[in-house]
Amino acid sequence: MEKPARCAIALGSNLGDCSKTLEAAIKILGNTPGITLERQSSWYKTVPVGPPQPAYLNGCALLRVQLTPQELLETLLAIEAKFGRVRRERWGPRTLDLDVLLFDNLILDTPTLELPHPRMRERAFVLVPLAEIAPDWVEPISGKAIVQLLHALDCGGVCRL
Ligand code: PH2
Ligand code: MG
Ligand code: MG
Repeated sequence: MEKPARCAIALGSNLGDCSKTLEAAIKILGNTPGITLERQSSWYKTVPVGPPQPAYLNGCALLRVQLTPQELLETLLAIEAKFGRVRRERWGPRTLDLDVLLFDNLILDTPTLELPHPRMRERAFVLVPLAEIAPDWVEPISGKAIVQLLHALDCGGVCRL
């Protein structure tokens, strides 16, 4: 078997019992064949970015995966669907959002998956939790470490629970 890939994901929720949903999603991820949960961040209450909607709970996790990026994406979408995720407006409210942020140092641009996540560099709700668990990971597009990227952002809307 090939060496597992190191992967960072973002978790978010702003509908229903958010902390229960996120904890349950973490548990499912850890029990999924081909995925080992290595680290998880604290949860953060965050000001919504996009259309007016409830505050989010956000966090990040580091995984080792014996899956291709596409297989990982499909696994995350299936977990979102389990929690009743319905896709309506872009950036609208959701019971559960699981996004692949980084997959080793892979740069990928396909119709279904872009790596690194194209908006992670400007989102404090992603970089604050990610910096807690992977501060030195170099984002391959910018060539900057997560902590460096974070220093350029206003983190006022991100509050650790
Ligand atoms: N996700 C979005 C849109 N806006 N805002 C916050 N605070 N947290 C999110 O996870 C989030 C968002 C689309 O993925
Ligand atoms: Mg998202
Ligand atoms: Mg998503």
